[in-house]
Amino acid sequence: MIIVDAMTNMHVQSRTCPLCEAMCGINVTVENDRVVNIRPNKDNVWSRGHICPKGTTLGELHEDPDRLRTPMVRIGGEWQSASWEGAFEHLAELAEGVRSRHGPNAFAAYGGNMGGKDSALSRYSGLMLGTSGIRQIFSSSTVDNHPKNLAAILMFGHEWKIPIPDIDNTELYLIFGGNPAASGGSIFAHPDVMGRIRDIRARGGKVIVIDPVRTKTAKAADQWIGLRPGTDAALMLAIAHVLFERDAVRLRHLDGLVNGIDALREVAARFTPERAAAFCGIDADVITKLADQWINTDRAAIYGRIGTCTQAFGTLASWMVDVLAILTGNLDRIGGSMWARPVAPLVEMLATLPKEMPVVMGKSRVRGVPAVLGQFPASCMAEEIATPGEGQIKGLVTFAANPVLSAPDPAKLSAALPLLECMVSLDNYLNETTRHAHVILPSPSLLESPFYDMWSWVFCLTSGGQYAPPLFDMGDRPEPWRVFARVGAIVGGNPDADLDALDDNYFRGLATKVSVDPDVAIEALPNRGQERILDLAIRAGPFGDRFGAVAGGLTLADFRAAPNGLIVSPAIPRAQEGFPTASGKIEIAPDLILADIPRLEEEMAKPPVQLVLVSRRHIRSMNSWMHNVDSLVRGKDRCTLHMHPDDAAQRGIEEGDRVAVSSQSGDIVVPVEISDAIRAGVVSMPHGWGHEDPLTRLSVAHAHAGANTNLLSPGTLVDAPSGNAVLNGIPVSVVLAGTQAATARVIA
Ligand SMILES: Nc1nc2c(c(=O)[nH]1)N[C@H]1C(S)=C(S)[C@@H](COP(=O)(O)OP(=O)(O)OC[C@H]3O[C@@H](n4cnc5c(=O)[nH]c(N)nc54)[C@H](O)[C@@H]3O)O[C@H]1N2
Ligand SMILES: Nc1nc2c(c(=O)[nH]1)N[C@H]1C(S)=C(S)[C@@H](COP(=O)(O)OP(=O)(O)OC[C@H]3O[C@@H](n4cnc5c(=O)[nH]c(N)nc54)[C@H](O)[C@@H]3O)O[C@H]1N2
Ligand code: SF4
Ligand SMILES: [Mo]
Repeated sequence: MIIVDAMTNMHVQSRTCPLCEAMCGINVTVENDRVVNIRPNKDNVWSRGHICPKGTTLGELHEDPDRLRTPMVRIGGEWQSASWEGAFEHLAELAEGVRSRHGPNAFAAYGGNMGGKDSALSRYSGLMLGTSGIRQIFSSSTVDNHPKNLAAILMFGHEWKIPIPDIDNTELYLIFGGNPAASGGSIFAHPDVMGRIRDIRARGGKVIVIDPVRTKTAKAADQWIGLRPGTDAALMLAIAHVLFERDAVRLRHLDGLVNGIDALREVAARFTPERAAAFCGIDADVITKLADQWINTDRAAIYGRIGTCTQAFGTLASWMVDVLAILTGNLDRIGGSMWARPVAPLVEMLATLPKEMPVVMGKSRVRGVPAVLGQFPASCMAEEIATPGEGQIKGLVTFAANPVLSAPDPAKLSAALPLLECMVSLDNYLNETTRHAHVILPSPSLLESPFYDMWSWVFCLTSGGQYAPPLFDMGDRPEPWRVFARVGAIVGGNPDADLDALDDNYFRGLATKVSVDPDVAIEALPNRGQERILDLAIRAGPFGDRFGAVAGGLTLADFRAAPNGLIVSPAIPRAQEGFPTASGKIEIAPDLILADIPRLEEEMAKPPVQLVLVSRRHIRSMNSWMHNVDSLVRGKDRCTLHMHPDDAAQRGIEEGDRVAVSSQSGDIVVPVEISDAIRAGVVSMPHGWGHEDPLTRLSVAHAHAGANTNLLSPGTLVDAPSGNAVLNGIPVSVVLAGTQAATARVIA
């Protein structure tokens, strides 16, 4: 922290914006305990002054009068502010009721996206889940990245061993289903993706975007391939087909390290460019040209993101992204895709799946679907709460999640949540989900927390880090890790557990996981809490001091002394380290994935659906939870349906008309924006809106409510192997609102 002026009590702190994976360095100026302004930090060694409009709103979030600062307890329909002790006691009473009436297995947990960014939640979810004994686990992973995790564990042996595109050194950047112009990049941390896209082109390289929508990213690229939603796997299999046919497969240094090439060749043989093209809604020629371009380019970086995950063939598409990197000799290679070497490898300590646990396990009680990587599909939760019988969910812990807006079938979930006998939410807002809780326990604001983005650096090919202590004092509230740990203990039936002992024990377990003697670790780091886990990760990581064993190795102290961050190393090839698969090699054709090919082929045989819905992001939104920031929601309504002019004309729809959009699961009414930057037959909606519920406390968001697009996402639509929600390619119909057809559908 730099003190600028002691007389006016003004100071500036350098931090990392925690809101997305771009990890922009910011300077926060505070005067008399209020944020005066937030500016990009040009001296931040990582982001060098890059920022977006959300980054400057952390002060507004901190000062938001709707942000919860004390625990809240709901008695009947009335919310009351409570003391921490009072809230814990109330929770313990309700939890004990559930345990005594329904047994210890009646509890479930749902973790959300900000759980990765909240310093305490991200590091202590293992402790909370362990002490609570919760087995039914749900999270935003199954409305996001589960297919990528499944492909990664089956191919490379670890669910987070996900290849990242090296766009700083590539000649050809292929983006399937990602729009970094809006999202900032995802499962791929880079400070300025759009700037780098310009650089690739400036040095003579090419950028190709494969997306049903001609997004801002596509507009900045050399080529846009506007395929039909849900067809990426077929397109990529056809590219593999061409590579095999041209005898152009080149494994380079991975030769001898890859199992299953023959099985893959057999599958790819069936996917001719002509056959795939008909399904993808593009010319066969586009596919062969793309394959040839890849063959003739030395270094190509392929990247697939949420458009390739939250679709009907998410696992197949995610798998093929990595398959093509391997077949073209671009995996584990500079300018291709590489594995990160995070300074503080959180995921190695917190791998969600214990080694001995099978990847696919058990069956959900109601729908009979397996837990994949320890998690049931998010869309199962409502039916598990609502359906009576042995094993019914009666108690729920949510943390940093808003599934009523973010998950499929929200009407079912909103109807089910009131049936719970004990629901506790760790969240900073009384929102569409937490309003159903009995107890809400707020986390500190993002500026009251210490921050080192352990999560995003995991997806970054530059090894580095930045640490900032809390900017504001948390007052006399309990340390956030104690709150989370105590929730776990209460749910686990041990409300008076010794939290210090729990933490020491947990910390010892983490040390063991990263091959550090727990006695050595605990002696060196006696101060409990989230910082010591960070310090352990840094010390045990690839650049760490290993508690004195590596001279000059890093510790947290090095980051405390470097407010502009530290860059330690670029990425290096890692295949020679081996793979934690059973064979020790890359499995390019896992049985579980190949078993899904017939489902794809069945779909290819069907006639295409007339109109399908996809999702889109906007730079000024963050999923569902930043619409309470006035400066971000002011201006033009963003919760609109985008539609191609031909589709609009066919339906007599004009710019600005209100339309009724219907799917198998529900209906919404929204204004339309007509644009040719979308494929005909495809419409798009943003998610995270629908803030009309009067029982929330989100005054700004409420005034800009919009509609919840996930009412249109049927919970039964999942990517079969992973259980991930299908949020793109949903069959819909669109008619002018208020017409007879619309009224009939909305009433039905
Ligand atoms: N401003 C902002 N930034 C965010 C977020 C946010 O809400 N707002 N959310 C954060 C989170 S949680 C995530 S996971 C990331 C996501 O980051 P991205 O993956 O970049 O997300 P989107 O911008 O939604 O881009 C997805 C693209 O996939 C396309 N698409 C849809 N269906 C298909 C398909 O079948 N095939 C192909 N090839 N493309 C398809 C869509 O048209 C869209 O352009 O963003 C993060 N960053
Ligand atoms: N149709 C459609 N639906 C989608 C998507 C899509 O593209 N299309 N994208 C999906 C994706 S990728 C994701 S990741 C999910 C996100 O799904 P969720 O994680 O369920 O939703 P968020 O809106 O990110 O909710 C974050 C919650 O965390 C709270 N919060 C914010 N900061 C903190 C903090 O520091 N501590 C605590 N304890 N709480 C905090 C907020 O108040 C909010 O309740 O949405 C998914 N839903
Ligand atoms: S791009 Fe992401 S990290 Fe950077 S300021 Fe915006 S939200 Fe924050
Ligand atoms: Mo996400």
